[in-house]
Amino acid sequence: MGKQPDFDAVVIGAGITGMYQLYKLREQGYSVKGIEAAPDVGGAWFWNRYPGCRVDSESHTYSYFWSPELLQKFNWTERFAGQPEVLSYLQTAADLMDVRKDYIFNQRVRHARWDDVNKFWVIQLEEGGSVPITARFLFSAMGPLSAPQMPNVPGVYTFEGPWYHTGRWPRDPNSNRGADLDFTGHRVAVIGTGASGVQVIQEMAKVAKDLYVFQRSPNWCNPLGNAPLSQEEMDEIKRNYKALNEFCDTTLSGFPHKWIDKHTLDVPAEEREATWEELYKGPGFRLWLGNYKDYLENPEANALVTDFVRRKIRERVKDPVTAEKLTPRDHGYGTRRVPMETKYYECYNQDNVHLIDLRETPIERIEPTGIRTSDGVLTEVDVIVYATGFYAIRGSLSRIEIYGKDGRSLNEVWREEGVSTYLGLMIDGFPNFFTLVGPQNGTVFCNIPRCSAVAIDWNTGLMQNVLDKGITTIEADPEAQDEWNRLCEELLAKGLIGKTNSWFTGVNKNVEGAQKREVLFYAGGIPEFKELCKEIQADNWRGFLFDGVPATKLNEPA
Ligand code: NA7
Repeated sequence: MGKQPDFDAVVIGAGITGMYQLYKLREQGYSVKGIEAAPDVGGAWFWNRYPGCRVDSESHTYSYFWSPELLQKFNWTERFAGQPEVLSYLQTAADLMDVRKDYIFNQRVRHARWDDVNKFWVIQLEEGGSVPITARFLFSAMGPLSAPQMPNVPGVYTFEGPWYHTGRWPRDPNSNRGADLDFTGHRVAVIGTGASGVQVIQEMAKVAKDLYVFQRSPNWCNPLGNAPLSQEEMDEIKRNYKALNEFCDTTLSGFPHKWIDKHTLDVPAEEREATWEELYKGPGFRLWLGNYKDYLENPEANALVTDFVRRKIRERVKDPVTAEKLTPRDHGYGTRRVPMETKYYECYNQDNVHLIDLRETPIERIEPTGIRTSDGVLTEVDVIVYATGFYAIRGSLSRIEIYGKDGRSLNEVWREEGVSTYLGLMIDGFPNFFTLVGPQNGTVFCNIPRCSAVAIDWNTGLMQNVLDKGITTIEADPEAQDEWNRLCEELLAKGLIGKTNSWFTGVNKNVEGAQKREVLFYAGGIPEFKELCKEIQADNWRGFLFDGVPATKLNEPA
């Protein structure tokens, strides 16, 4: 074999997933280097510092459960922590793992190329001259929601006032918060009403002189049910972490909510209504993920829950025309990400909040002083907030070039052949390249710290196999990959989420080539994914090729 690489492994990203992956590899004895675009750890929680940004998973479940020390050390102060606190948690975790010393910060990967002679990755950074980093293994941990996306409307850069994207909010250099921007008395426009838009609108409505919400697609939003956590409550949580962990392990996506083991239509209407009333109050994703077990598969059941939430919007919004505008018409409840809110609908009862329905009057262009819609009206504003989201799941991968064995880039392969992976972890033709929380992985539709750790703990076994047997390359077996695609396709086709346009299904109207639905996540749920992975391991790492052969053939004479 040829040259030796600089490192055994490179991990891209210092968010929740990347930090843990780097730590595990280092603990195993691999030499490892991390690369991170931000100046510090935190990933999504480093960048998203807009007013109102908070976690929608119960804080104490949004944790690294693999570290009892960290669980006991950290005190959450709210049931659903604000962004500064989540970032502070991740900083505490980084200290505990002592990972910062292994990262190069303020650096982006421009491209990575597989060197098939030397059997390593050659990784070119954006800055720092022409010397690339070489590593035997490359782990992408860039996050499913980390590629901010501006709208594709003309004139975006002609606006003369300040404008901000929620996913790249300016920072306060001295704290975990966003920059100290004062919107009091300003005319503010917010474009977008997804989870981020809803959070930022609630805050802007409190201070703006006039808040103009430009809404293209309303969502079915639910009360978050946030509350402070006292030290006594936190102590109680700490005593019960073990049981909580075990419970979350049994739920679909690692949240503390479990399906009600009944079919919606088998339950008397009155009982259903009472249950939904209870679940609607929160906390968290209770109505979404703790509902009757068939409501995301059976359209009739879904229509009933949808009607319940529709009635709630009408109850809470005084003006019936505005209530109608805030009501989705193109998808049923729960089939897209449910934004969580605190008095969101009530904002529209305030005189300073104005809803502009882009389904009636689309944005024509952004102009130096405001936003012009198709009815010719120019809404003049002082500030524009783009809450237009991300090119989700595959966006971060699409913004760098990864060149595989035959010199083709991953972007080219997926553009021509569609997204295809083995376990959402490896891709045929791209040896030693791992996509953590990547397309088709069981961890995408999930409570990320819990679920990505499941995947990382599992691939630690895989990497141990590599160490133990002195293996140079791991690859996905193309047949296993085809099978995995079929399974992901079948699972997604079973439910209503798979039949709805959203970032879950890869649709982004602002991105060329992302107008059609794709199979981007494994919809079988984390318990099933875990079982499957266990079974694959027990079956000699079925579907992986080690130095070109299945594990069973490794010791056979050539
Ligand atoms: P989302 O959920 O993707 O929301 C983006 C919003 O921006 C959504 O309402 C979009 O409407 C709207 N949008 C996007 N482009 C445009 C244009 N060109 N014109 C008008 N409106 C537009 O992103 P978030 O940041 O809110 O949340 C992402 C996830 O991060 C969230 O689910 C959490 O898991 C954390 P559309 O629906 O495309 O019509």
